[in-house]
Amino acid sequence: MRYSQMLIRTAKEVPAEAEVISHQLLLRAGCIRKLTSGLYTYLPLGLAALKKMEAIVREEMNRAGAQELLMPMVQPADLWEESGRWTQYGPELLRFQDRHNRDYCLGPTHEEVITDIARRELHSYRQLPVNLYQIQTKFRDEIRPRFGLMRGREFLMKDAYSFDVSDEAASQSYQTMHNAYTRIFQRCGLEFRAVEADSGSIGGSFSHEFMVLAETGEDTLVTCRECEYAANVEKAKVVLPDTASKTVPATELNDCTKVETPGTKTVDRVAEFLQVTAKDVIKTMIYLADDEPVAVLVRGDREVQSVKLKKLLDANEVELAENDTAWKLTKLPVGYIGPVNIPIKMVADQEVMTMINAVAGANEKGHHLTGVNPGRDFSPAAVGDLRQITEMDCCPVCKGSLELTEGIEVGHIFKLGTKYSEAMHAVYQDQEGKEQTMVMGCYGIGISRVVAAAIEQNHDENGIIFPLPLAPFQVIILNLGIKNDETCAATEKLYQDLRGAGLDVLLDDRDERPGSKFKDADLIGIPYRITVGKTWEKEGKVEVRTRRDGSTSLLAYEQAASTIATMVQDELAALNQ
Ligand code: 9G3
Repeated sequence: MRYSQMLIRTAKEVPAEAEVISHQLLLRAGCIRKLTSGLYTYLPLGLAALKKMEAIVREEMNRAGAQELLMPMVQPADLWEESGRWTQYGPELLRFQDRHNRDYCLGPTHEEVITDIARRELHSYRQLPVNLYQIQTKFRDEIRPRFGLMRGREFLMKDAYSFDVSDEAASQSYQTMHNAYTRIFQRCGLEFRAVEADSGSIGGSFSHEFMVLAETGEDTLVTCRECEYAANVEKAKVVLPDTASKTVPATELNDCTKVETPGTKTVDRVAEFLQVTAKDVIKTMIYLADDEPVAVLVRGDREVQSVKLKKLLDANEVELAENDTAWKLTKLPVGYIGPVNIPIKMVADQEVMTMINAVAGANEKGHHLTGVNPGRDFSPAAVGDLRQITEMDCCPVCKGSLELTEGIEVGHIFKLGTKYSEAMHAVYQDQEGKEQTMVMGCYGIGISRVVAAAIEQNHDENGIIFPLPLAPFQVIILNLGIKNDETCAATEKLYQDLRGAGLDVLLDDRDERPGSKFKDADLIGIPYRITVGKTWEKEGKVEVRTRRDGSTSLLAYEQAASTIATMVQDELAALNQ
């Protein structure tokens, strides 16, 4: 492709609305343009990168034995009524009517549609296992689309669905996808982790997320330094230290006593006032679980992990109640709320139940209780692992030390079980001719999000550093002597030779100053840059520069095409092991 003819308009200024680097650089490099909130046009450069990712995904899904199909984006409401999800989802599911006043939604995912296909097309155990996938636009009406392609309302997803005769067969399909995903993200040249994850409302029992490591990632994952354990913090299991299980003789339990503690609405204030530490205080927070107030107890120096809370309460939504809401709903004095004789449902993190002679709110303004002992003075409706894991906790598998890092979720695979096949009667005949329900799995990759995540992980102050497998072009040739016919002829031949070697090449043939050509080449992040200018005129040499580490080498013009083709092919081959 010739730069002078391509629709690429780079920009120096950082767009105000872009809050994360990938959004800024995708706009500045002329890869995307915003149509409206959460909706983006992929300009040719951005589309080329998207297509590279799509090709890698398609190749590995096919290699894993999956079959590609394409479902409609518009979905009839009745399938969602069969699965029970038509009413389960709120405004994030964009619903509308057609001219006959029939209800539809824009597909945010396709469990219902694919299960309808399965129940019509699959009838015998001999046809299973089968894995069907598509690469297609999804729509989720996010309330606040942000971060460009990272959280758009319309995005490109590969979604796959597996159908098996049994749970153990489904585990095999799951493992096949886990392996395929590992290959996909290795081939993209991205640093990633597969982590145990919460399955959320999709149903099913088991899931893994594939995270691209980047400090701007919205997700936090915990990994063990000693073993392979890795989990999203929403799921990571907190194990209590052995000391926690010790029981103390009743004589050591103080009496539960009310004390005046004026002006101590926070854990730190009451700890200071009573000369104890936050570890001695029971923190009582009011959450709304599906709009029901619930008191949640954690040790004073801990944080609640809301996804763990949601799971323990089996709630659709949980959120921390604002102070005035808490007061209105419970008539309890915020800052002095505690577990003893609390008039609402109460659940506790497991660690709270090991506390002895703790401090807690007295449910009376300006007062706290000391000598509070769980079990004797209060009994929660439920106890579980509710708190945010920390680097001070030990690995739940090997007791090793843990590390917390940020990540961007780019893939998520689920053991779905029979949630949809049961609801929609997707059954097959087994060897004995008996009707059995198919066991499903579903597997997603946010293809457009991977492009953004790749930039979050690979950029510098000069712009994007595309990993070679995702780069819109592998090589950019800068013609610095466009007034010189010989130089133009030399760049033209180099361009044709490299394309002849199967490379994706961008020829910068613009009548621009060398400086702006260098800046643009860095900004759009093309992995290899070849300069044809004075050095070629004088010594017949061209300079090739690697974008990632800035290393350069001078090549005799005659060897340039074959040498660079080999560099590119060797780098790609190294990632395809
Ligand atoms: C909805 C809306 C948003 C949603 C869903 C449904 C997420 C929904 C979970 C999944 C699970 C997997 C197949 C590919 C991989 C992910 N957001 N999920 O089901 F109606 Cl509005 O999509 N689906």
